[in-house]
Amino acid sequence: MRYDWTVEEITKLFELPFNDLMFQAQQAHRMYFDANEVQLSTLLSIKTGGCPEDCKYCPQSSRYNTDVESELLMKKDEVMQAAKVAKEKGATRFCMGAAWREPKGRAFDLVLDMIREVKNMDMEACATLGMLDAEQARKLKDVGLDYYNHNLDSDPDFYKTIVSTRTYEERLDTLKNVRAEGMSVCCGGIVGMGEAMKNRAGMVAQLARMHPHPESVPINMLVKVEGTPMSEVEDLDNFDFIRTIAVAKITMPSSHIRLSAGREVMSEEMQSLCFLAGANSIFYGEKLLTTGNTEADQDQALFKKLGIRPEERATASSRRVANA
Ligand code: SAM
Ligand code: DTB
Ligand code: SF4
Repeated sequence: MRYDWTVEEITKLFELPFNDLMFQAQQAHRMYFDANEVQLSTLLSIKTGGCPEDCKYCPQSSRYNTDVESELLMKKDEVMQAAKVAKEKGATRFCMGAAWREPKGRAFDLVLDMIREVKNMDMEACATLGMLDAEQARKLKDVGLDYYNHNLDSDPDFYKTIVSTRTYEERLDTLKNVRAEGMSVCCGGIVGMGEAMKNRAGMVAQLARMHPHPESVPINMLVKVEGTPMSEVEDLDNFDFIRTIAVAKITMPSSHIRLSAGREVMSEEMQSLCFLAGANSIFYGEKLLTTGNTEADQDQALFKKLGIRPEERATASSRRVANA
């Protein structure tokens, strides 16, 4: 496995003829995965809106006038009910998201309790709660959290233009704290924010230079939400999105690359090309955090057409092989 990818090398991958790029991505993918399996994660926003951060893409920032209202932390019973439904529909991982800069006080203890219960239901648990210090990471590990999601979202240069309330370094520090506790890392980004190809290459380089690579790499297509500063950004060409997935797969072949936000408006053919480029995970269920997602039965229908099977839950031993 390589951890020394340069932005120049990654840029060359982006510039390959499309068919060559797809062929390389498929070859890389098949070294580590069954190419006809896709992992299913279901998201739930356990604390919606009212976030003090100013991420220009996000409908949950309190700085922008969007339709998202600020809500209190959900009750544990409601969260467990949602986890149960997700499991019944076939998700193997349940991801709880909170619109926080960082977790604090009693609310954090309540979330720890929710994670404990999700683990009791025999599902993989993931959380995305903002920045973590070392002690918070340890507490999450202690209750059995499998994955922590914390995205880099772009390369360091472009990042400065989309978020002013925290630094790229702070993102990296949280990821270090998560790793230090031995939790799996879910870390990716957003494309279609008006960034240049060199920014996308820079983002993939940041991810692919992590050692080990993030086990899960969500690639989100920006969902343009009215009221956010990015609501009118020009559409990204679909092929540039597919290329980003392929390049992530070639540089991080043993990672699950997740075709994440933005699927609701993608055609079946577009999603199929993303799977061919090496995406083998999706957010599954009719809602992301605050915006819509493809309906589960539509996903099942597409899987049937493509001969794709939902991935069974990974065992500890299969994960070790993947990270060798
Ligand atoms: N507040 C925490 C944080 O920022 O890390 C966790 C929740 S935040 C909503 C998680 C991720 O959602 C962001 O890092 C970003 O990648 C993604 N996201 C937010 N708004 C989005 C949008 N409009 N389109 C695509 N992805 C988005
Ligand atoms: C990730 O990379 N994408 C998810 C999850 N991790 C937390 C969030 C997508 C959010 C899309 C906008 C919304 O629904 O609010
Ligand atoms: Fe808050 Fe996360 Fe949205 Fe940024 S992306 S405004 S930190 S919820």
